[in-house]
Amino acid sequence: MTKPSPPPRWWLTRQVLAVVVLPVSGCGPAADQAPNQEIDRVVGQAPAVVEGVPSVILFEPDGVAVGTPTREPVVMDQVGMAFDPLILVVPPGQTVSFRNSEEVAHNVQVRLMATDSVLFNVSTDFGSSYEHVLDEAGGYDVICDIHPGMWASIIVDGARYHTVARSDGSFVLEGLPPGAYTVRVWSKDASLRSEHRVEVARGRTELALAGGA
Ligand SMILES: [Cu+2]
Repeated sequence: MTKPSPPPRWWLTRQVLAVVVLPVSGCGPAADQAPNQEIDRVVGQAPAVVEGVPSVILFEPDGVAVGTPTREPVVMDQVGMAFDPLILVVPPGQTVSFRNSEEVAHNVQVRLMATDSVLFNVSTDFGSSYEHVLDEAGGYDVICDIHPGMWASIIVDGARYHTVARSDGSFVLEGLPPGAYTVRVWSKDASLRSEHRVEVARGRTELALAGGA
């Protein structure tokens, strides 16, 4: 009498695959969605745009360490006769790489808004980049002296989450974990900046932050 031979390898592989695949195919998105379940989202009103610069709303969760710089520099590019991005939010200590990706001679001048002091002013030829560590929290103006229409803003802040408001000041932020937060509203106009204690709930949380300090 011969012993039954073990199943071939491909058979085992298929069994494992079947076990993995089955639970996934069992619940489609339709079955998963409860009728009243809303996506977690914070909606609100912050100050409207000031001199072309929209408000930035920064969310710092209680009991969570502030954001730390990434090892790789964060890039602010010069392309299409504009800075990209127009608004950059980074934690203190972040290295930012200012890059020129087009065949146009530009320069980069960065000023700390609070004191209007110049941090640096460098020429950026095509293909070149200049790195700078932004240590001090606050807002920075970024301009190109050669092209008056070229400007951007950098906000240095350790908050874990942020969103940029629309020009009318309204904003939406999805997927923010529920809990207690310190919320900072940043505006180019210092008199419109404010700080709030906020509880973010499941579902929809509405915040009125347009009041200023
Ligand atoms: Cu330029």
